[in-house]
Amino acid sequence: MALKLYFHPLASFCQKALIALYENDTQFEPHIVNLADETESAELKKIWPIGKFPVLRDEARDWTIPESTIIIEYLAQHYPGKAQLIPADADLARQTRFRDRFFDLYVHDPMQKVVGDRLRPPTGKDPLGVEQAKARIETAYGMIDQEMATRTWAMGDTFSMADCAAAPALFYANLVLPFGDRHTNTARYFDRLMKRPSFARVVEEAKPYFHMFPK
Ligand SMILES: N[C@@H](CCC(=O)N[C@@H](CS)C(=O)NCC(=O)O)C(=O)O
Repeated sequence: MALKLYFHPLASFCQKALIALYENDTQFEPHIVNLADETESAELKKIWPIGKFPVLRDEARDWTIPESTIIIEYLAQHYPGKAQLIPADADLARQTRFRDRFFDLYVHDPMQKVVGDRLRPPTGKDPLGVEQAKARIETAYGMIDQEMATRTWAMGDTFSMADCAAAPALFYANLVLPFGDRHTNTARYFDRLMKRPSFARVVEEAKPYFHMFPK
């Protein structure tokens, strides 16, 4: 098989890439990496020294593609399918990329900060950093709530790369900072994302690993 994805089903950025693959039924060889295992982590670092995943390997073109957004861009370019996750129109494509960046930088990354702090030893905690991360997520929720008052998906009527970014980011962010009843449009958007077959499958496949999520 030409495509091989290095990933873990519980890892949120990996889920973002999986949604894109599932949206288009793109065939790939799944390669689950346990980062806690030194050999597996070293194997990943051989192809991407940063050591983060997802990483896509395309044997047919001899390309190694790290970074969830770039993986989705690559799939859209070389393995297009029925779901056009990046619009052909240049202005719409730019707006899609902006929303993808928004979810990654202002929901996903701060969510990782909060979760990552739970894994730190008691002497290495960063309460101020966690507080700032939660404040950033709260601001982002408010902005998402305004936008989603009139939209089905992040870009409007069509599911896009921005929704691939939003789904896992909101899934885990809601666990560390629940939408509550302050952000009802965000909560309704999240319900739609949960029902989207590609993301429902991702969540189903992550369930066996949920016990590993730090409470
Ligand atoms: N910007 C990267 C972020 C990837 C990322 O943070 N992946 C996490 C899993 S969700 C990871 O590899 N964490 C392990 C580590 O930081 O060492 C992307 O979009 O793919």
